[in-house]
Amino acid sequence: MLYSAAVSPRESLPVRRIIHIDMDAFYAAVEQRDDPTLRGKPIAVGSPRPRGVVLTASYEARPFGVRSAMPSATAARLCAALIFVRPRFDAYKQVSRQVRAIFARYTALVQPLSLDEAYLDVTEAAEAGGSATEIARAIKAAIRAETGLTASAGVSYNKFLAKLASDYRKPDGLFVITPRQGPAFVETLPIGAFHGVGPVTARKMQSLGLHTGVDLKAASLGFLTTHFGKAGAFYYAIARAEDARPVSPDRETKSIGAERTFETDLTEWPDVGPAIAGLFEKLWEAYGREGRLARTVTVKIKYADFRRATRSRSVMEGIAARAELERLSLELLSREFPPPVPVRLLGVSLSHFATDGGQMSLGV
Ligand code: TTP
Ligand code: MG
Repeated sequence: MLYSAAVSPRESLPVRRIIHIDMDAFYAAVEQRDDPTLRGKPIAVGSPRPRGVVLTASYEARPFGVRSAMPSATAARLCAALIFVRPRFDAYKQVSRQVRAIFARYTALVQPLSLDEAYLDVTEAAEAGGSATEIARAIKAAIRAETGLTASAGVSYNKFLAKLASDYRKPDGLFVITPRQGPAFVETLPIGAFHGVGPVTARKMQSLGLHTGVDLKAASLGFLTTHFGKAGAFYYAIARAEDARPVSPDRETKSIGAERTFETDLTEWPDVGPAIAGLFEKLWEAYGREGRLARTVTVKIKYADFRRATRSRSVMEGIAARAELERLSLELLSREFPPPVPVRLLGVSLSHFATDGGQMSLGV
Protein backbone atom coordinates (compact mmCIF):
# COMPACT_ATOMS: atom_id res chain seq x y z
CA MET A 1 0.00 0.00 0.00
CA LEU A 2 1.16 3.49 -0.81
CA TYR A 3 1.07 6.33 1.64
CA SER A 4 1.35 9.92 0.61
CA ALA A 5 3.73 11.95 2.67
CA ALA A 6 1.27 14.31 4.33
CA VAL A 7 3.43 16.64 6.32
CA SER A 8 1.96 20.08 6.71
CA PRO A 9 4.38 22.98 6.25
CA ARG A 10 4.00 24.01 9.87
CA GLU A 11 4.92 20.57 11.18
CA SER A 12 8.01 20.54 9.02
CA LEU A 13 9.30 23.76 10.54
CA PRO A 14 12.24 22.95 12.76
CA VAL A 15 11.66 25.43 15.57
CA ARG A 16 8.66 27.54 16.50
CA ARG A 17 9.01 31.05 17.93
CA ILE A 18 6.53 31.63 20.72
CA ILE A 19 6.06 34.78 22.79
CA HIS A 20 4.05 34.90 26.00
CA ILE A 21 2.99 38.38 27.09
CA ASP A 22 1.60 39.12 30.54
CA MET A 23 0.74 42.60 31.80
CA ASP A 24 2.32 43.62 35.11
CA ALA A 25 0.01 43.90 38.15
CA PHE A 26 -2.66 44.42 35.54
CA TYR A 27 -5.78 45.77 37.31
CA ALA A 28 -3.64 47.64 39.87
CA ALA A 29 -1.46 49.19 37.16
CA VAL A 30 -4.55 50.48 35.32
CA GLU A 31 -5.85 52.01 38.56
CA GLN A 32 -2.50 53.71 39.28
CA ARG A 33 -2.32 54.99 35.72
CA ASP A 34 -5.79 56.55 35.93
CA ASP A 35 -5.46 57.98 39.44
CA PRO A 36 -2.03 59.57 40.01
CA THR A 37 -2.65 59.75 43.77
CA LEU A 38 -2.37 55.94 43.85
CA ARG A 39 1.04 55.83 42.16
CA GLY A 40 3.92 54.52 44.24
CA LYS A 41 1.50 53.26 46.88
CA PRO A 42 0.50 49.79 48.04
CA ILE A 43 -2.94 49.18 46.57
CA ALA A 44 -5.21 46.17 46.28
CA VAL A 45 -7.94 45.92 43.66
CA GLY A 46 -10.97 44.29 45.24
CA SER A 47 -13.59 44.87 47.85
CA PRO A 48 -12.43 45.93 51.34
CA ARG A 49 -15.42 44.16 52.90
CA PRO A 50 -14.53 41.35 55.33
CA ARG A 51 -15.74 38.69 52.88
CA GLY A 52 -14.07 40.38 49.90
CA VAL A 53 -10.98 39.11 48.12
CA VAL A 54 -7.96 40.78 46.58
CA LEU A 55 -8.01 40.46 42.79
CA THR A 56 -4.47 41.77 42.49
CA ALA A 57 -1.99 43.97 44.33
CA SER A 58 0.39 46.67 43.14
CA TYR A 59 4.09 45.86 43.26
CA GLU A 60 4.38 48.22 46.26
CA ALA A 61 2.00 45.94 48.19
CA ARG A 62 3.66 42.65 47.27
CA PRO A 63 6.63 42.81 49.68
CA PHE A 64 4.04 42.73 52.50
CA GLY A 65 2.78 39.40 51.19
CA VAL A 66 -0.44 40.75 49.66
CA ARG A 67 -1.49 38.40 46.85
CA SER A 68 -4.29 37.66 44.38
CA ALA A 69 -7.19 35.62 45.82
CA MET A 70 -6.27 36.51 49.41
CA PRO A 71 -9.16 37.53 51.71
CA SER A 72 -9.23 41.33 52.00
CA ALA A 73 -9.14 41.09 55.79
CA THR A 74 -5.84 39.18 55.65
CA ALA A 75 -4.37 41.68 53.19
CA ALA A 76 -5.32 44.63 55.39
CA ARG A 77 -3.66 42.93 58.35
CA LEU A 78 -0.43 42.30 56.41
CA CYS A 79 -0.19 45.86 55.11
CA ALA A 80 -1.71 48.59 57.29
CA ALA A 81 -1.27 51.26 54.59
CA LEU A 82 -3.00 49.18 51.92
CA ILE A 83 -5.51 51.15 49.81
CA PHE A 84 -8.44 49.17 48.43
CA VAL A 85 -9.72 50.15 44.99
CA ARG A 86 -12.90 48.81 43.42
CA PRO A 87 -12.36 47.02 40.12
CA ARG A 88 -13.41 48.71 36.87
CA PHE A 89 -13.70 45.83 34.43
CA ASP A 90 -14.64 48.16 31.56
CA ALA A 91 -11.29 49.91 31.84
CA TYR A 92 -9.39 46.59 31.89
CA LYS A 93 -11.31 45.34 28.88
CA GLN A 94 -10.51 48.51 27.00
CA VAL A 95 -6.77 48.05 27.62
CA SER A 96 -7.06 44.39 26.69
CA ARG A 97 -8.53 45.38 23.31
CA GLN A 98 -5.69 47.85 22.71
CA VAL A 99 -3.06 45.26 23.56
CA ARG A 100 -4.66 42.62 21.33
CA ALA A 101 -4.66 45.12 18.46
CA ILE A 102 -0.91 45.53 18.95
CA PHE A 103 -0.39 41.74 18.82
CA ALA A 104 -2.36 41.57 15.58
CA ARG A 105 0.28 43.73 13.87
CA TYR A 106 2.76 40.87 14.18
CA THR A 107 0.77 37.66 13.80
CA ALA A 108 -2.73 36.27 13.42
CA LEU A 109 -1.76 33.37 15.68
CA VAL A 110 -2.70 34.93 19.00
CA GLN A 111 -4.26 32.92 21.81
CA PRO A 112 -5.51 35.12 24.63
CA LEU A 113 -5.66 33.34 27.99
CA SER A 114 -7.30 36.15 29.92
CA LEU A 115 -7.63 39.91 29.63
CA ASP A 116 -3.94 40.43 30.41
CA GLU A 117 -2.18 37.41 28.95
CA ALA A 118 -1.66 35.81 25.53
CA TYR A 119 0.51 33.45 23.53
CA LEU A 120 1.73 34.56 20.11
CA ASP A 121 3.26 32.31 17.47
CA VAL A 122 5.61 34.63 15.58
CA THR A 123 7.49 31.93 13.66
CA GLU A 124 6.54 33.44 10.30
CA ALA A 125 7.20 37.04 11.26
CA ALA A 126 10.57 36.06 12.72
CA GLU A 127 11.53 34.23 9.53
CA ALA A 128 10.56 37.23 7.46
CA GLY A 129 13.13 39.28 9.33
CA GLY A 130 13.61 40.45 12.86
CA SER A 131 14.07 37.88 15.60
CA ALA A 132 11.32 36.83 18.01
CA THR A 133 13.21 38.72 20.71
CA GLU A 134 13.12 41.92 18.67
CA ILE A 135 9.41 41.44 18.07
CA ALA A 136 8.84 40.97 21.81
CA ARG A 137 10.80 44.14 22.50
CA ALA A 138 8.77 46.06 19.91
CA ILE A 139 5.49 44.80 21.38
CA LYS A 140 6.52 45.85 24.88
CA ALA A 141 7.46 49.30 23.61
CA ALA A 142 4.16 49.69 21.75
CA ILE A 143 2.20 48.63 24.83
CA ARG A 144 4.04 51.19 26.92
CA ALA A 145 3.59 53.96 24.36
CA GLU A 146 -0.06 53.29 23.60
CA THR A 147 -1.45 52.25 27.00
CA GLY A 148 1.04 53.74 29.45
CA LEU A 149 1.43 50.30 31.06
CA THR A 150 4.20 47.71 31.24
CA ALA A 151 4.11 44.08 30.21
CA SER A 152 6.54 41.22 30.65
CA ALA A 153 7.47 38.98 27.73
CA GLY A 154 8.85 35.47 27.52
CA VAL A 155 10.34 34.19 24.29
CA SER A 156 10.99 30.54 23.58
CA TYR A 157 10.29 27.58 21.29
CA ASN A 158 7.11 26.35 22.97
CA LYS A 159 4.25 27.61 25.10
CA PHE A 160 5.37 26.03 28.34
CA LEU A 161 8.79 27.69 28.25
CA ALA A 162 7.53 31.03 26.93
CA LYS A 163 5.17 31.29 29.88
CA LEU A 164 7.91 30.42 32.36
CA ALA A 165 10.15 33.00 30.72
CA SER A 166 7.63 35.84 30.97
CA ASP A 167 7.43 35.29 34.72
CA TYR A 168 11.18 35.20 35.18
CA ARG A 169 12.01 38.91 35.06
CA LYS A 170 8.72 40.50 36.09
CA PRO A 171 7.85 43.40 36.10
CA ASP A 172 8.77 44.94 32.73
CA GLY A 173 10.83 41.87 31.92
CA LEU A 174 12.03 40.25 28.73
CA PHE A 175 13.56 36.81 29.02
CA VAL A 176 14.55 34.34 26.33
CA ILE A 177 14.97 30.58 26.68
CA THR A 178 16.77 29.12 23.66
CA PRO A 179 16.49 25.49 22.50
CA ARG A 180 19.95 24.87 23.94
CA GLN A 181 18.98 26.25 27.35
CA GLY A 182 15.47 24.73 27.64
CA PRO A 183 16.20 21.30 29.15
CA ALA A 184 18.67 22.61 31.76
CA PHE A 185 16.29 25.44 32.68
CA VAL A 186 13.49 23.00 33.40
CA GLU A 187 15.72 20.70 35.48
CA THR A 188 16.36 23.41 38.05
CA LEU A 189 12.69 24.27 38.59
CA PRO A 190 10.97 23.39 41.84
CA ILE A 191 7.86 21.29 41.13
CA GLY A 192 5.54 24.09 42.29
CA ALA A 193 6.89 26.39 39.57
CA PHE A 194 5.74 24.15 36.70
CA HIS A 195 2.82 25.83 35.02
CA GLY A 196 0.11 23.20 34.70
CA VAL A 197 1.03 21.60 38.02
CA GLY A 198 -1.45 22.96 40.53
CA PRO A 199 -0.90 23.04 44.31
CA VAL A 200 -2.72 19.73 44.87
CA THR A 201 -0.69 17.91 42.19
CA ALA A 202 2.48 19.55 43.49
CA ARG A 203 1.85 18.12 46.96
CA LYS A 204 1.18 14.70 45.47
CA MET A 205 4.38 14.87 43.44
CA GLN A 206 6.34 15.82 46.53
CA SER A 207 4.88 12.89 48.43
CA LEU A 208 6.16 10.68 45.58
CA GLY A 209 9.64 12.15 45.96
CA LEU A 210 9.40 14.50 42.97
CA HIS A 211 10.69 17.87 44.15
CA THR A 212 12.39 19.41 41.11
CA GLY A 213 12.58 19.16 37.35
CA VAL A 214 15.44 16.68 37.65
CA ASP A 215 13.27 14.34 39.73
CA LEU A 216 10.39 14.66 37.28
CA LYS A 217 12.67 13.88 34.36
CA ALA A 218 13.91 10.74 36.10
CA ALA A 219 10.34 9.42 36.46
CA SER A 220 9.19 6.99 33.76
CA LEU A 221 6.17 7.61 31.57
CA GLY A 222 4.51 4.54 33.10
CA PHE A 223 5.04 5.83 36.63
CA LEU A 224 3.61 9.25 35.76
CA THR A 225 0.53 7.91 33.98
CA THR A 226 -0.12 5.44 36.81
CA HIS A 227 -0.17 8.28 39.33
CA PHE A 228 -1.52 11.17 37.24
CA GLY A 229 -3.57 9.58 34.47
CA LYS A 230 -3.64 11.41 31.15
CA ALA A 231 -1.76 14.41 32.58
CA GLY A 232 1.21 12.06 33.17
CA ALA A 233 2.20 12.26 29.50
CA PHE A 234 2.14 16.06 29.65
CA TYR A 235 4.38 16.07 32.74
CA TYR A 236 6.73 13.60 31.04
CA ALA A 237 7.06 15.94 28.06
CA ILE A 238 7.49 19.21 29.95
CA ALA A 239 10.17 17.62 32.15
CA ARG A 240 12.08 17.36 28.85
CA ALA A 241 11.20 20.96 27.94
CA GLU A 242 8.91 19.58 25.21
CA ASP A 243 5.46 20.97 24.54
CA ALA A 244 3.81 20.47 21.17
CA ARG A 245 0.59 22.36 21.96
CA PRO A 246 -0.10 24.82 19.13
CA VAL A 247 -1.01 28.45 19.68
CA SER A 248 -4.70 28.17 18.77
CA PRO A 249 -6.45 31.48 18.14
CA ASP A 250 -9.97 30.06 18.22
CA ARG A 251 -9.63 28.13 21.39
CA GLU A 252 -12.28 29.82 23.41
CA THR A 253 -13.43 29.26 26.90
CA LYS A 254 -16.61 27.24 26.59
CA SER A 255 -17.58 27.40 30.23
CA ILE A 256 -16.33 28.57 33.60
CA GLY A 257 -17.37 26.76 36.73
CA ALA A 258 -16.73 26.22 40.39
CA GLU A 259 -17.87 23.42 42.62
CA ARG A 260 -17.65 22.30 46.18
CA THR A 261 -17.75 18.93 47.88
CA PHE A 262 -19.12 19.18 51.40
CA GLU A 263 -17.59 17.62 54.47
CA THR A 264 -21.09 16.83 55.66
CA ASP A 265 -23.76 16.06 53.05
CA LEU A 266 -26.48 18.67 52.67
CA THR A 267 -30.16 17.97 53.11
CA GLU A 268 -31.66 21.26 54.35
CA TRP A 269 -32.42 24.14 51.98
CA PRO A 270 -31.40 26.91 54.45
CA ASP A 271 -27.87 25.43 54.56
CA VAL A 272 -27.36 25.74 50.80
CA GLY A 273 -26.76 29.51 50.56
CA PRO A 274 -24.00 29.67 53.19
CA ALA A 275 -22.46 26.43 51.89
CA ILE A 276 -21.88 27.86 48.41
CA ALA A 277 -21.15 31.53 49.18
CA GLY A 278 -17.43 30.95 48.61
CA LEU A 279 -18.18 29.16 45.37
CA PHE A 280 -19.96 32.24 43.97
CA GLU A 281 -17.01 34.37 45.03
CA LYS A 282 -14.59 32.18 43.09
CA LEU A 283 -16.83 31.89 40.05
CA TRP A 284 -17.48 35.64 39.88
CA GLU A 285 -13.76 36.36 39.94
CA ALA A 286 -13.01 33.89 37.16
CA TYR A 287 -15.90 35.33 35.17
CA GLY A 288 -14.47 38.82 35.53
CA ARG A 289 -11.17 37.59 34.11
CA GLU A 290 -12.87 36.00 31.11
CA GLY A 291 -14.22 39.38 30.04
CA ARG A 292 -17.18 38.18 27.96
CA LEU A 293 -20.81 37.89 28.94
CA ALA A 294 -22.28 34.42 29.49
CA ARG A 295 -25.91 33.63 28.80
CA THR A 296 -26.38 30.31 30.57
CA VAL A 297 -26.14 29.27 34.20
CA THR A 298 -25.92 25.57 34.97
CA VAL A 299 -26.08 24.04 38.41
CA LYS A 300 -24.76 20.58 39.11
CA ILE A 301 -25.75 18.34 41.99
CA LYS A 302 -24.01 15.15 43.04
CA TYR A 303 -25.83 12.97 45.50
CA ALA A 304 -24.46 10.73 48.22
CA ASP A 305 -25.22 7.71 46.00
CA PHE A 306 -23.12 9.36 43.24
CA ARG A 307 -26.03 10.01 40.94
CA ARG A 308 -25.87 13.47 39.46
CA ALA A 309 -28.20 16.04 37.98
CA THR A 310 -27.74 19.31 36.09
CA ARG A 311 -30.23 22.12 35.57
CA SER A 312 -29.76 25.15 33.30
CA ARG A 313 -31.31 28.49 32.67
CA SER A 314 -30.45 30.99 29.93
CA VAL A 315 -31.02 34.72 29.73
CA MET A 316 -30.86 36.50 26.40
CA GLU A 317 -29.13 39.65 27.56
CA GLY A 318 -26.35 37.85 29.43
CA ILE A 319 -25.54 37.71 33.12
CA ALA A 320 -24.02 41.02 34.17
CA ALA A 321 -24.55 41.17 37.92
CA ARG A 322 -23.42 38.87 40.65
CA ALA A 323 -26.81 39.10 42.37
CA GLU A 324 -28.39 37.78 39.18
CA LEU A 325 -26.00 34.85 39.01
CA GLU A 326 -26.79 33.96 42.60
CA ARG A 327 -30.54 34.39 42.16
CA LEU A 328 -30.69 32.21 39.04
CA SER A 329 -28.50 29.51 40.57
CA LEU A 330 -30.43 29.39 43.83
CA GLU A 331 -33.73 29.30 41.97
CA LEU A 332 -32.56 26.27 39.99
CA LEU A 333 -31.28 24.56 43.11
CA SER A 334 -34.33 25.33 45.23
CA ARG A 335 -36.44 23.13 42.96
CA GLU A 336 -34.26 20.15 43.84
CA PHE A 337 -34.78 20.53 47.58
CA PRO A 338 -35.55 18.63 49.69
CA PRO A 339 -33.30 16.18 47.82
CA PRO A 340 -34.14 12.47 47.37
CA VAL A 341 -30.79 11.56 48.95
CA PRO A 342 -28.27 13.85 50.70
CA VAL A 343 -26.20 16.12 48.48
CA ARG A 344 -22.43 15.72 48.54
CA LEU A 345 -21.42 18.30 45.93
CA LEU A 346 -22.81 21.42 44.32
CA GLY A 347 -21.40 23.22 41.30
CA VAL A 348 -22.31 26.29 39.30
CA SER A 349 -21.03 27.14 35.83
CA LEU A 350 -21.49 29.83 33.21
CA SER A 351 -21.49 29.14 29.48
CA HIS A 352 -22.65 30.39 26.05
CA PHE A 353 -20.28 33.29 25.95
CA ALA A 354 -20.95 36.20 23.65
CA THR A 355 -18.66 35.91 20.65
CA ASP A 356 -18.77 39.65 19.99
CA GLY A 357 -20.27 42.86 21.28
CA GLY A 358 -21.19 41.22 24.61
CA GLN A 359 -19.59 44.03 26.56
CA MET A 360 -18.71 43.09 30.02
CA SER A 361 -19.49 45.50 32.76
CA LEU A 362 -19.87 43.43 35.85
CA GLY A 363 -21.49 44.90 38.90
CA VAL A 364 -19.51 43.78 41.92
P1 TTP B 1 -2.10 37.99 36.74
O1 TTP B 1 -1.39 38.19 35.44
O2 TTP B 1 -2.00 36.65 37.39
O3 TTP B 1 -1.58 39.04 37.82
P2 TTP B 1 -1.17 40.56 37.63
O4 TTP B 1 -1.18 40.98 36.20
O5 TTP B 1 -2.03 41.39 38.53
O6 TTP B 1 0.31 40.60 38.21
P3 TTP B 1 1.64 40.04 37.55
O7 TTP B 1 2.52 41.22 37.38
O8 TTP B 1 2.18 39.07 38.55
O9 TTP B 1 1.27 39.39 36.26
O10 TTP B 1 -3.63 38.30 36.57
C1 TTP B 1 -4.10 39.34 35.73
C2 TTP B 1 -5.30 40.02 36.34
O11 TTP B 1 -6.34 39.07 36.56
C3 TTP B 1 -5.01 40.65 37.69
O12 TTP B 1 -4.53 41.97 37.57
C4 TTP B 1 -6.35 40.58 38.36
C5 TTP B 1 -7.03 39.37 37.76
N1 TTP B 1 -6.98 38.25 38.71
C6 TTP B 1 -8.09 38.01 39.51
O13 TTP B 1 -9.11 38.69 39.40
N2 TTP B 1 -8.04 36.98 40.40
C7 TTP B 1 -6.94 36.17 40.56
O14 TTP B 1 -6.94 35.25 41.39
C8 TTP B 1 -5.80 36.42 39.71
C9 TTP B 1 -4.57 35.56 39.82
C10 TTP B 1 -5.87 37.47 38.81
MG1 MG C 1 -0.29 39.82 34.75
